[in-house]
Amino acid sequence: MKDLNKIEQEVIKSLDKSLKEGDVLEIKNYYLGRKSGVITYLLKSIKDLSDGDKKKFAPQIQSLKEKTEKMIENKLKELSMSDISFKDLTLPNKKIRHGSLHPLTIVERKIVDIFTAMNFSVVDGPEIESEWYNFDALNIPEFHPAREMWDTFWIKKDYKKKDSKKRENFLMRTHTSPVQVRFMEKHKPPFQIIAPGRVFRYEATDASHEVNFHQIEGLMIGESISMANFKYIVENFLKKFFGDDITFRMRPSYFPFTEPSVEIDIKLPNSDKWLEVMGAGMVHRNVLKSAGLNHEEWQGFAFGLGVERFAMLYYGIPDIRLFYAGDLRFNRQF
Ligand code: YSA
Repeated sequence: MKDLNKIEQEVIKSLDKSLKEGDVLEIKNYYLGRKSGVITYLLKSIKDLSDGDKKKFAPQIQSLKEKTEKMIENKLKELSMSDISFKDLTLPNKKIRHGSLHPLTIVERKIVDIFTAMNFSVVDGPEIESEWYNFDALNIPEFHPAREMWDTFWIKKDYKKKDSKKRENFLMRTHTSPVQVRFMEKHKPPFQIIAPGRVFRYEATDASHEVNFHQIEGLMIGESISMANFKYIVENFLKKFFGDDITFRMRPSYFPFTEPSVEIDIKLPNSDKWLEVMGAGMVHRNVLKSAGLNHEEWQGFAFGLGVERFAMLYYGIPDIRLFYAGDLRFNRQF
């Protein structure tokens, strides 16, 4: 009986050490080989035992044989399923694919890097925003027709946010502009910031519109910051991003939170088409007031751009929906 246990331990040990199918087959032959296998020999000797020993040992030898067969079968299965390099250590390993950054991350980082090099700080704001910060504080009062410019996902009325001092209606922010107000409330000018982030709009999707996209807000406030400063900053930014050969123009526009307001169009080399890339203007005195700043002391500009639109122009991507399709054939190209 002691020997039977010893044999079983030996089988386990040698199978553990086996790295190749050939090793296992050798073990099989050594213990279960038809002519001279160790266990086969024991089985053959049963007939020579006394009746008493037969009764005692035959079932144990039979069980050792079955256990050994099972262990060998399992080991062979394990080796056939494991990496091929276990069978032959000289074979090359499986190719491991490296992940890559999403094009929107690449473009957002590129934009952020350009602004931080011009001494802008990066700040953040909440995606669930109060009606006050998203609209009222930005000079867009209730029932003002300008609210229609931002189709809104409203949050159920019973949603409560503890730290809010102002009105208690909440929504998914429709732009990054509320971050301007939040920052101005807490900081004394002069300052220059950018605020990248996700925004949401309740609108139909098409090749250039998503319900969920990214913007980067910019804000620069000081004693005498003017549109001339804006023009310098935006020109520098666009040329660093798209290259020196682009042309751009500032076109009069309307936003409730800036006066005057402009939109920026660019023309890429080899194209005669103007493309709108961002909105901007001098921060409206009502916005400065909402944030608690004295509009006679401080002034400055703000702007907002859509990251997806920049990425589409940069890489020549024809449809905004590709960014969110999760198709690896697309994502792996960047
Ligand atoms: C304007 C003046 C400021 O002083 C500061 C900010 C702004 C921008 C303003 N808050 C705003 O949201 N304007 S916008 O509605 O025209 O959107 C800005 C940019 O977001 C657009 O130029 C476009 O690039 C992008 N955008 C708008 N709707 C989109 C979209 N991108 C993808 N899908 C949509 N549905």
